[in-house]
Amino acid sequence: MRLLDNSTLAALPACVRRPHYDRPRLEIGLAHIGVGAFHRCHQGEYTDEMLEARFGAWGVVGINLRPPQLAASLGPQDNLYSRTLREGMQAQTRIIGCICQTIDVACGETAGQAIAQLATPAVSTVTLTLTEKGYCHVPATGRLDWSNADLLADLRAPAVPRTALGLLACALERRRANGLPGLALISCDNIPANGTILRNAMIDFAAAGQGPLAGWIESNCTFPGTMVDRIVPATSIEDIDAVSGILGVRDNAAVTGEPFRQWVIEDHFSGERPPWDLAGAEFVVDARRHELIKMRILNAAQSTFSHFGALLGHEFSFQAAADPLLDELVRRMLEQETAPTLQDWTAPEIARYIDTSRSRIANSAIRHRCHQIGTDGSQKIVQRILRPLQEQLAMGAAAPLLTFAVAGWIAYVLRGSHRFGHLWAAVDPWAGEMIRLADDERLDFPALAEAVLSIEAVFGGGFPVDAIVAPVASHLEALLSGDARTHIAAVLERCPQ
Ligand code: CS2
Repeated sequence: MRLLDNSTLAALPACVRRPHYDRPRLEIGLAHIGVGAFHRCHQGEYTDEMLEARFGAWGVVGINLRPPQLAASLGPQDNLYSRTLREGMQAQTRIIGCICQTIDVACGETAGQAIAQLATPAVSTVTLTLTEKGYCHVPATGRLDWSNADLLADLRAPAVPRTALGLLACALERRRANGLPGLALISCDNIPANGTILRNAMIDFAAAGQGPLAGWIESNCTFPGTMVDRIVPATSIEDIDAVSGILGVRDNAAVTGEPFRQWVIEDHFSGERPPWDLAGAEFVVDARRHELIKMRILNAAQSTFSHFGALLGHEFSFQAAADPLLDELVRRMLEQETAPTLQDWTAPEIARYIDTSRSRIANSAIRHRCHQIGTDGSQKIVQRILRPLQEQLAMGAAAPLLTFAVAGWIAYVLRGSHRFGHLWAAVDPWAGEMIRLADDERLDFPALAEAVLSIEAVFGGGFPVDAIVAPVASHLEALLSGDARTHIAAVLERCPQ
């Protein structure tokens, strides 16, 4: 089968929407670091629609520091790809054309190309999707993790950066030296106060390298916070085969997501602002309230469904959401315990948000693996579960279901240990340490709970660990040595409605 590219574009079936702008004339004005499925299905679509609404020099140079290799997917396709939105039996496919160039940073030469692009006067705005881990920060405190080997390597040998911070520091240093304006650097990841985390990380990293860069970044770059939202699972071979069937050409960079999307961006730009509002993005003064409701409701629901879903044998999060027991657990946790922590929203707004989130996750056309959502849980649960739990405890509330969700995450990771069945290997920077603790037979459940809850990077930052050790220990015992379903039902039965 031929590939999707410029030469096959014209022959695509009429039902497939193509870029409605003069793509050959598109010039680069944006850069994106981390061209994964989420970027292609979210910001990529917004940028494409913005170009259709008003054509301008807002083409994207896409840069990856780690797999997937763009040279293997977008490169041979003239950087074209399709995005398909699925709900029930409906599928709607369109071609996105806003990416003009892609670079895999793998050696001195490609690093040089990426740095040169980020340091051209035409580029004013850089978006980033690095995943939670990519900011090299300690989740509990939000500050840089100086034990991170990649970060240290970038400080020692900046020529072939391993981290986005290292890459950006090289590019920003070049802009400074050449007297160019700074950049608007926009984190599009689900970390709390993502603009502030990126800003602190960037400035701390630059300060460690000494010289005037840190001060220059502080006065010349902006870090708008954002809330990004669309459920986009990793693309599977079946997705690629299905969409290639619709297109009549092969698309190795295809992405599939849900119809819902939202993008709230703080209006804080150093240069010209890309008019993403023409495509439906919202510019606001402060994105914090949007970010909180999204992470504490939608993302917390996804994580809780996935951790407990995996424990109950569900493969996909939509299956967990269709399990009445788990739906009741998640709904009651959000309504009774998380909702009171969202003081910037009204009760009906929160109720609507919870309903919409539950039905989005239940969309059976979106095959999001529980293990995918469970990946890097240690980097996710802080903002999704621990902060609302901490706020509830500070208000004198018990929050037994949020506490149970913490135990659910720990049990999910510990199921990877030999002592608890070695059912899977959770992908998480803290999984090795947690499994080592679990396999230490001298630790009974209270000692194990205490040891896991002592991991400062996750449970530090003032979290009142003592308040949850005992319930977490008894949940772990019941989930890991008894029948998880029976225990979940018992917990719901016991908790006041
Ligand atoms: C998911 C998110 O994998 C995960 O952690 O919870 O990627 C989620 O699908 C998005 O934040 C939705 O906007």
